[in-house]
Amino acid sequence: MKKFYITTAIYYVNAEPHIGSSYTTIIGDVIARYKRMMGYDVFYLTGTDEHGQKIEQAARERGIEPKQLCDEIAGKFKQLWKDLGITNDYFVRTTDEAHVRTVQYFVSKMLENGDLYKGIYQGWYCVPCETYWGEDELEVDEHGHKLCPSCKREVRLIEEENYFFRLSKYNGPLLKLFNENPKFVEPDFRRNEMLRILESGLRDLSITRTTLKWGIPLPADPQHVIYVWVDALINYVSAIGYPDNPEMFNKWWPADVHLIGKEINRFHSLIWPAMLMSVGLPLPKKIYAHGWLTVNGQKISKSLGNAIDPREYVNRYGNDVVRYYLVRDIMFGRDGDFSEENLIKRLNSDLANDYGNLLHRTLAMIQKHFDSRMPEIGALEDIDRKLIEEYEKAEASYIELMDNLEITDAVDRLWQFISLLNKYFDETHPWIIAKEGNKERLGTILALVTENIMKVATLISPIMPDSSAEVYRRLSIEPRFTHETLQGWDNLKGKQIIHGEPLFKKMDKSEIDVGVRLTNVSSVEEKVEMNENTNPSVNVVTTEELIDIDTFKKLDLRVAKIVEAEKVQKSEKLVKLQIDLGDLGKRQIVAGIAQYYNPEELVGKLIIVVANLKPAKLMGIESKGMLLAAKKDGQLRLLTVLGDIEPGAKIS
Ligand code: ME8
Repeated sequence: MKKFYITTAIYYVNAEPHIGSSYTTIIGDVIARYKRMMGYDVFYLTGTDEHGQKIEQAARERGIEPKQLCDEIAGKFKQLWKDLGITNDYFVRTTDEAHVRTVQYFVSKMLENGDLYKGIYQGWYCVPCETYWGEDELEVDEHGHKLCPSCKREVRLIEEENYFFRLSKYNGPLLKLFNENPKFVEPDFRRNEMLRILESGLRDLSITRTTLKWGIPLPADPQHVIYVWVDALINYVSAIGYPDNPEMFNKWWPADVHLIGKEINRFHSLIWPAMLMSVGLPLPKKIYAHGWLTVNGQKISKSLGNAIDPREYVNRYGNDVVRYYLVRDIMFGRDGDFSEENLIKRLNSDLANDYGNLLHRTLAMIQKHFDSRMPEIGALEDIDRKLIEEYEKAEASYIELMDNLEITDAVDRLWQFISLLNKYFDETHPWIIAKEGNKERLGTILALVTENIMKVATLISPIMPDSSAEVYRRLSIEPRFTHETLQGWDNLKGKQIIHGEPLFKKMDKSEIDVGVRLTNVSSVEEKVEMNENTNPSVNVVTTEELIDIDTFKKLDLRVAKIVEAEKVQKSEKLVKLQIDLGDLGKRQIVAGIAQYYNPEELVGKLIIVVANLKPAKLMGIESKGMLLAAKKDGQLRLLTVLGDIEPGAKIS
């Protein structure tokens, strides 16, 4: 049996879990369940990161001991994962005795191997990020305060004797690793960020502190406490028995995927592999650094009061709906926005209409015309054979996309098939055939649709385990999701079916009380877009209306280079771009692409713009032109040119 070892970031216990940390854990769970369904032996690990200054400080603020805080918050994480039906195989805590022993063993090995040396660290430290920064990396605010480039909070100057890790020694081996394994870090734009850091050269890393008590002492020099990041990263091997349980360790290591958020990519893609190289252990196969979630367009934070407990949504809509929404609406890998309004749209259209209603209609007819017994599939007609072919194509693409961790696209592909299945149902008009009394044909249509729904329920079970189990129950089959149920077309013959209530209940937007406050932001934005009559992303041209060449020539289409890009504040969709149009000079445009691209990945890219469009204002910001993009089924891709050409080049 093939194995699959997947981990999430382990979460700090200074604050309670929220929708952001839940996002990583839910996606990890989706992947773990998918691999189990495909026949892998899976180990899914999550846990909590409990040492360091940030936790010590949080405990002090509450007037309790750090360990007491850790126990309390780790308990809350565990309970939340249980409530969300997360199927982690283990929950690691960095205060676990076994973890502490492993960290001491690991770091002692780094010391023995000559990779640690003592020196004076004088520099800057960000407590919220538990990160050391070089002077040249800091940002400065208008009062001259030095700020962390990651979280923008003030850094502290520290000077103390530390042990350093010879990270610079691994610069060359890491470059080689990146060049030989282009998929070591994904998505590719995150990999490129890491490559740029490597190309500018790594500095040695301070990995102990003497002014801190809440941490794991270095055995060779116990006044020194091991840096919390070094301690935390080692969880990925301590949790699977390194070094005491070689049988278990060798079974699972190396990890197949470390799933993390983009802000901690450097630790996982550069420092962690260097640490592993130092002790001579194999490297993980992949680091996947996903994007960040905002809530109704705003950063998740306690002070904004939007660090929501996902149970609030689960209680309102059900676990599967929240999971489906997160996977489908937040393009996996990119930043995305959690909006209750969009969740309801997905629930009503994709789940209630497309999926649930199809099951409902089909089972209602089987109940009525076949006394609730699944009919047999009889002679196939062309339309039936075509449907089977389409299913096979959809299944193959779904599996390929899931294997490549293109989870959003995989689900999107499956829903394209569900649309086809609905179309089949409508085009074969079983209600007319029922009236005509052709039982064999009616049975074939209904059984074929139901077999397809069962297969869809199997494929979607990693994302929506509860509703898939419910579909199975209504078809009188054991809710054990394996790829074997995808085989053949007579899995259901003769089964007793249960019609039951609709699988998903539609919700009305007015039924919700939260979200209203912040969804105003997007409705304002939509209004502006409509009034200005300039949908900034794409305009649809219907093929029926033929135009002559002169009409086309009225458009001044040009190649432009993006020189700056930033998200428009308070807008879910808009990005402000400064573009270079060569001879036409530089100018600003605003485009509704924030849900599809991160501003940072756009800089330097060549795009196509309509350069002679009347200027318009979007959310008060002037836009002088419109970029072109292709849009289909909730996907959007910018148009570009094949090969290099100077900005300003005319398109004809
Ligand atoms: O960084 N959107 O822990 P942490 C998406 N202990 N994901 C989010 C998110 C958001 N808004 N907010 C948090 C640490 N996450 C370290 C990790 S690993 C050896 C040590 C998720 O509590 C995302 O996975 O700050 C992110 O990387 C992680 O939580 C950070 O959690």
